[in-house]
Amino acid sequence: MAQGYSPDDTIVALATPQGVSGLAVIRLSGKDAIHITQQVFTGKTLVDQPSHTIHLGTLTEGGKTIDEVLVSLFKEPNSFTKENSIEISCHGSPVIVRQIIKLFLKRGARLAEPGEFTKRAFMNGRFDLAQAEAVGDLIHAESENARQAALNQMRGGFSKEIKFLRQELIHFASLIELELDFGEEDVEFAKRKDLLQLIERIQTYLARLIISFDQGNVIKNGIPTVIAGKPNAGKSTLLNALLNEEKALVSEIPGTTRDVIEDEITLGGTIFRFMDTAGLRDTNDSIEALGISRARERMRAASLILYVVDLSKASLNEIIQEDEELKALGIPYIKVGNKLDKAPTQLLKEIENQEFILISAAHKTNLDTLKEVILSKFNIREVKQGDVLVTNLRHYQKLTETHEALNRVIIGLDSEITGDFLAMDIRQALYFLGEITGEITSDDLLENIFANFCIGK
Ligand SMILES: Nc1nc2c(ncn2[C@@H]2O[C@H](COP(=O)(O)OP(=O)(O)O)[C@@H](O)[C@H]2O)c(=O)[nH]1
Ligand SMILES: [Mg+2]
Repeated sequence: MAQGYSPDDTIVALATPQGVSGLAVIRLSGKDAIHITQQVFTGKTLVDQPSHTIHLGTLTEGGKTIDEVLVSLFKEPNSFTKENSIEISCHGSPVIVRQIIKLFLKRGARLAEPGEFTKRAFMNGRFDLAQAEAVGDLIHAESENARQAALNQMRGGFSKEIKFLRQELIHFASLIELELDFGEEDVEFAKRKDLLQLIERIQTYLARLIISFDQGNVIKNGIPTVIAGKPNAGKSTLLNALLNEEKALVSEIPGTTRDVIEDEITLGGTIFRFMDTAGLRDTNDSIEALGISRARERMRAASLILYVVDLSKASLNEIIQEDEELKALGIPYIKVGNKLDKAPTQLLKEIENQEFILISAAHKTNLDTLKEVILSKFNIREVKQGDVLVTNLRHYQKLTETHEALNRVIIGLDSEITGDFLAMDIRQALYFLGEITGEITSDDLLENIFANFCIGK
């Protein structure tokens, strides 16, 4: 059993955000959740009530009423954690919340750790580890696609299939190990042909999942998009126009933006993380130079660069030279011709074949076209109910490790290595697979995963 989990503890936490709100929900889970609540609840006798019922009453301490509340009752094992659970809807005042939580602490509950409710649900077999992680992803989903992908995973995703394939593989591993027990005798319980077939089936499935991470990662973390260009090109103005707020300082003084300013917008269900950077030029100002080196760093790490050119000032030569430099980076880029309102007709003619998206950031001209072009650079499908997609870096890593281990098994089978070596590689693959769904866990792993959850989840 993992550290920090004592099933006899009853835990309590505020499940809604801190601060003033219409209502707040306080959550208790554990053996004594109902009993502890009853001690301060004047209303019905909760243990006598059926699970999944709601009861109006007051919470009192020494004859003093703290609040009028609704108590939702969940009896084990029919709750999120599979333990006795109570959810209290009270008025959303921090004072009330604090007093109520104190009441419970006094009567033997303890404060929940981050993610502890979900951790308990996992420990009690409510779902596997990959699904538990999806609960966290669901809460933090910032776009429609991210929400759907997390929900799909929470409802099973690849968990069932992985468990099933793992069982089949375990079967072969034990057959091979049985052969080893027979030592010198030349027995073959595990038909090599059948084993190869199974592994090839698993590899096909894993490969599909591994590839899906390209899209899954984008869905979860967004597409890092850097706005770059010379000082005064209108980069900050463009960021503000895209965000529809005055996030970055705009000024006619070149070199104003020094640090990287970042914010997200959702285009077509996908998050784009736009980064406004310092204008690229030679400078003697050390702080500006630092900003420029950061800008270059971000450009190299970006998935897309919006290169902004000031059409009121630029020359064809300059533009051609900058295009060469951009090409050399090897990152998808869009050339944005800004200040269209002040662009000389001559230049506009000259750059006709240069694939510019012509805009005016200040006047918000043609921004919709720009957004469409940005989206068209990525082939992002809408995530549908039931789509299986790897969005979690940990899962991606474990899937890749499994795939590699199974490749070694295939090579081993091909070169007819002995059963003991074969068994070793299979066991390794089983280990990695088990780590995905949590059949194999360690305290460190669990702590790492659940520490990123909110308290109260
Ligand atoms: N005429 C015109 N001026 C613009 C446009 N976009 C930005 N500017 C001006 O150009 C100057 C520099 O803009 P800024 O966004 O700070 O440029 P940055 O250095 O690239 O971030 C400011 O005075 C802006 O008002 C535009 O579309 N048309
Ligand atoms: Mg700027």
